[in-house]
Amino acid sequence: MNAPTLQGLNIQAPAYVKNAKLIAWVAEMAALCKPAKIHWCDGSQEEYDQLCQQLVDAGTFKKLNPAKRPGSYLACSDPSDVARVEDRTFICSEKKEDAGPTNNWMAPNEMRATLQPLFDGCMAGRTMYVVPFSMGPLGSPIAHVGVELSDSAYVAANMKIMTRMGRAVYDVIGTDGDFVPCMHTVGAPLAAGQKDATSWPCNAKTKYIVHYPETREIWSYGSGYGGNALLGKKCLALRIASKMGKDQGWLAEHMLILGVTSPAGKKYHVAAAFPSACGKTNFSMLVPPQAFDGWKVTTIGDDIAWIKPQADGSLRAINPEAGYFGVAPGTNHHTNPNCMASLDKNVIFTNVALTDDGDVWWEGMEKDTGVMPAHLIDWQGQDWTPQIAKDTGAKAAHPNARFTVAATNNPALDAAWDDPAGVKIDAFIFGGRRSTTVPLVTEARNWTEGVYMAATMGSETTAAAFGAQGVVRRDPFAMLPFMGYNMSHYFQHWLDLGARISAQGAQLPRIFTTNWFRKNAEGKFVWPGYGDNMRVLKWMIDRIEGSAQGHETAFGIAPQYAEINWTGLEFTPAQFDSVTSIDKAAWAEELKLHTAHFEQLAQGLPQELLATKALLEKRLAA
Ligand code: SAT
Ligand code: MN
Repeated sequence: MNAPTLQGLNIQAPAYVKNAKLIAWVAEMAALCKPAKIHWCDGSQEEYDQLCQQLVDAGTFKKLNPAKRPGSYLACSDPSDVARVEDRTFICSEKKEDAGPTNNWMAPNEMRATLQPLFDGCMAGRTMYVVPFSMGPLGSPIAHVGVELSDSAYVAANMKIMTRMGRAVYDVIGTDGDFVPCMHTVGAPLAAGQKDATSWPCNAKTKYIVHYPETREIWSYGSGYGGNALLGKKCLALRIASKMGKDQGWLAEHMLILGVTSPAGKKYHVAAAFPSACGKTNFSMLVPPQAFDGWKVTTIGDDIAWIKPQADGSLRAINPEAGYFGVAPGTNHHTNPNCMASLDKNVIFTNVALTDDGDVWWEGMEKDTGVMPAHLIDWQGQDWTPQIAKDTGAKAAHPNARFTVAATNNPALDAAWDDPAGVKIDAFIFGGRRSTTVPLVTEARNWTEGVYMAATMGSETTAAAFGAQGVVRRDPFAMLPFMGYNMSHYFQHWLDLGARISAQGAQLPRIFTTNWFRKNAEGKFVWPGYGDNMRVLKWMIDRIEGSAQGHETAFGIAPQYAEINWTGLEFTPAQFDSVTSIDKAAWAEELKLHTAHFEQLAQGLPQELLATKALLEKRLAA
């Protein structure tokens, strides 16, 4: 029998691919994108090794010195393609109001008409990789399957680490199982005989990251980087999944999940939302200070949580991912020793610097060694020396440089990280990056106040976000760039879920806010952060256990100085006051910003949040 072909292209699926919709979709997309070849990924180690070798041959990967960093590679991207592109990200619901005022919107028909000519022939001269992946443990009732078609071998290799990718996924979807179709192209077709002029093909002019939440489809054009291209992560596991959760009664959240076990062996699970590049990976791998001998923190996830209410009213969470795509700069043995250990081998680094002995380096590593390296090749391939850095301000690594590494590399990995049933959540934390105003930690008096705190969260922007650095932007639930529908409807979804669980008579998880980032008059961080965040985490557990009383503030219940274990840390009551005090003048300004924020979100905004704001205003005025 002859294999089915399409203008000379072999579109025959392997025998183990039996899903009719998948086979038809791949044929249809091949006809549109016109790749030179189709590769059906099986997720094997041999396949991964071949992809990496191919990327080395193309100059995209540099193989690192195996004596220093076995099984590891460095990729350096095009300077125009270094982060998510929020201004090019679209939520294309039928109605504009369903995307809401925080999302870019275009009508689906109009967007389809825009993308059609761009995708027509977009993979010419390239291989189309068929990348089947499961977000969440294979076959878990909380998991969902996606299939990404991409013309980037870098994407296929990264997806192998970041997701459960490969042949077993074809078995999960069987002959007629469902999957989220994810189209991706770097948007750089090659004419006959043309070779890539760069080692990071992308489209410097045109980028689209498009979601159709109602039909559950993703179309990404022009970028090869991170969340723009690894479509299981922000696109599927947050934007599309948030809409699935709204429709089906569960939550897809931008949250790490950690386990914390007491010396007596009692275990709690905490899910925490922080904006991109605010230390989620660090917090999820926290090493408690010596004073907490016998306490253990273990990682379930570092970026995304899928949380489903159970029949008994508990909330159980899984990490849909299988790896970490974390920020390298700032990571060292002080800020995150478990992460540094995770990066010993089998890592893909993107946009860090190369050392003269074939290893990697990024800003922050000098804290471990005590010295700056004498010479490096920076992420743009230029010579770098401490003198050049001093003269020009050139960074060796891009501030949004990343590592891609399997969760199984993490020495603090939780034993239940891959459990299809997930873990039961005891508390939520919402944390922003604020140099003023927001206190170190408070607990919401009730679910609605917690939703208010999350809905009004703000953060000073970082390199992962588009736009200027250091500007406060409201980032509700740390979901601003990742919401697949109307933000106010999402607030309502959280309130409804809480009301439903309460009506069942079940206990809701506690809700806390944190801010590790308050600065003093000299502009220096006051709170030491990192491992010392355990002191705050322990106070939260004491609140859950009923052993810490705290005290009422305008903005929730705060710890008393004496309720925090200070052993091994010099931290005076005055310092404590400077990170926990509620400055009424600053809060008056803050509330004006909440007003403006709520005005922007007025359409569909739950009345309870306005009522909660009125209570806060009253307490501040008292
Ligand atoms: O590039 S990603 O979107 O995966 C990471 C981030 O910006 O949070
Ligand atoms: Mn993130």
